[in-house]
Amino acid sequence: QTSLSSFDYTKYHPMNEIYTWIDQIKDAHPDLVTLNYLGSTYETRPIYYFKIGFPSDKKKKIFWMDCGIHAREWISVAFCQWFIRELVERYNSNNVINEALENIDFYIVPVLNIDGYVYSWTTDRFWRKSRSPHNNKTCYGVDLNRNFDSNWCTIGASSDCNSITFCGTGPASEPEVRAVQQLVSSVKSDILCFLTMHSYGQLILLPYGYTKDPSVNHEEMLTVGQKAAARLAQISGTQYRVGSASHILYSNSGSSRDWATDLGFPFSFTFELRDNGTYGFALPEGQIKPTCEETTAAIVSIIEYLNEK
Ligand code: ING
Ligand code: ZN
Repeated sequence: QTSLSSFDYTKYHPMNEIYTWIDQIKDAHPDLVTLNYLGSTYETRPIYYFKIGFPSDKKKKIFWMDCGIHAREWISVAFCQWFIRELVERYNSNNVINEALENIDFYIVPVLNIDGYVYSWTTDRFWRKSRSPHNNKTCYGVDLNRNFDSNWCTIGASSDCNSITFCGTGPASEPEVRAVQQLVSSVKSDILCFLTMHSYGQLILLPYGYTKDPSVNHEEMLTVGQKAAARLAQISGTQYRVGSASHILYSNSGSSRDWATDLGFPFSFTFELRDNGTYGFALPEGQIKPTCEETTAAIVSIIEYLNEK
């Protein structure tokens, strides 16, 4: 693409275009944005994250968001791009965002599972996992959301590489997961909220997945999540369900949300964006804009709550 102003946020983009877009965002907003290296994928592609916020002398809190941990969930990646634009271009017209940028640094990973994302464009649209080889290259890919060091591979995950929920060869065996664990652990005392974006199902999931026991501030998270879902529904009527992952769906171990919770984060949510199964992972491009608008409203309500706390 020639310039950032012509970038089309209502389309899905292959990884080479996203890399160009990442550079363009960094160049266009040096006052607000820094581009940082998170780590390398298995196939040695660089993973980046943005830090977004007004420079400040006081210590800032961190709001984490990652997208594209699962390759085929393209709407998640499109959402991160949309949300980053909201932060860098629309803050003047949104008081909540404007205020948040004073107190909070947003750490945003636009695409975490880059190898898988590339593969979902070139070879298999419905690929979910990463692309590391196993068993003498007879099977490929780890489910990165089963590979975190959180009750690793005890429930709702498979030790068989042919499975779509393959947990890997050990806790954080995958470079993409190690990169997140390393950065997030190094700043953990400053983190307010951890969000990880998936599709599909229209859900806001709270910890835990690995147990049916409630987390320490389950009630408060439920209230915040329900308010976010209510705000979301106001935009175009999309209905979300809110609750702990193990109660709403099924139990699973090794997720980033549970790992972040046990590291001590006060708030940790998984978003499952549109739709409810009509198109599933192949959400039509015509739904990118309404999905991103309603999801932005939900997340702004979470930010508003945290910033007033
Ligand atoms: N769902 C997530 C997954 O990793 C999840 C989150 C976990 C939902 C457990 C329900 C139960 O499977 C998707 N869509 O990836
Ligand atoms: Zn997912």
